[in-house]
Amino acid sequence: MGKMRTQSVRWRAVAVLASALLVGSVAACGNSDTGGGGGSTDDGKITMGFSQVGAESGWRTANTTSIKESAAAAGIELKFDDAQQKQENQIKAIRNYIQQKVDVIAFSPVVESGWDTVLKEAKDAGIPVILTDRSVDSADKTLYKTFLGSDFVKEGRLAGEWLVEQKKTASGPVNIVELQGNTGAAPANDRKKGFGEAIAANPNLKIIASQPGDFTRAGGKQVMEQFLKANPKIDVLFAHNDDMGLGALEAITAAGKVPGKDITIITVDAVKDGMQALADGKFNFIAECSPLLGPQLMDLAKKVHAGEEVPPRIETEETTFTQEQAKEALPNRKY
Ligand code: GYE
Repeated sequence: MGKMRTQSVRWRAVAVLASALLVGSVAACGNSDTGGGGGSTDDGKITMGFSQVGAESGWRTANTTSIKESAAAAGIELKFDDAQQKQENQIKAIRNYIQQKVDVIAFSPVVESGWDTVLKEAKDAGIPVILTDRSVDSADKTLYKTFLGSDFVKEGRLAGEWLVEQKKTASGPVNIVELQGNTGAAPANDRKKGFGEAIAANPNLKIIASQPGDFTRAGGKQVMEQFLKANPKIDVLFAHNDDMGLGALEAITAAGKVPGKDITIITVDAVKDGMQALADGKFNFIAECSPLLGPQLMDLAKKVHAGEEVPPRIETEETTFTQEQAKEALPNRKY
């Protein structure tokens, strides 16, 4: 803690110096999302460079909308880049933001590892970094100011605990297949872990196949087709997000099985299409993961820009939904 404070004071000093240098420099400021232009403009506006994972899911689309709308509402100039699920694109975008001398960099890391070098570059340039949605596995916690996002292990655990309760009277084996998120992503690693730990409570519950479906509908459909071909008896599907579950529905129906009845389906996210499938009885349970991180992110950006201390970890509040709860919640669901 003491070390972090010292570090933060040093960062603040660098940031003050950096903004002093920037004041008076006429920064050409593009209006386009990714456009060129300087960081701190002479209108005093905070500039944020944001590197998004991609547009792979309904969750991601809602997250991007939340970030764009919240930046506009907070008077923060946003430079936005979509990395199309590629780490190299994110590193390129972050380097661009460093060059453009933005005031704050925020990003959602597509995978957990391999960020130390670029994060060090941002730190050396005196630009604070905020992690949103997904975290990194860097040992050096001074490379970023805070991590705002969900507890993915908990989401997996809640999904697993629900299944344990449902199957507590099962006498024979319960065969589970798992659709993972993109390889190396924090939500894929953590949801797998939480779910696995929870179902260990009942030795009848067995994961018989587990493959990445990259968080997309197409990926979920394709991998579920393979699962169905290879395994005559599948009792449960655990998909790491709604979109893969929705893609899997097509494969299950095409195989002549009834989703939600022949195969129990558990997902994570609770975006509108997922909630609809749950209310319609095609899904059985969803652990919520909120994409509405924009307002908190902008608030944090203002604080770190002002040199204020922020907590190193800010967790999103979430719940779970059964079919009945989805029916109730659906009319008011915004995304
Ligand atoms: O669950 C999934 C998205 O990182 C929490 O990424 C996010 C996950 C979300 O593609 O739908």
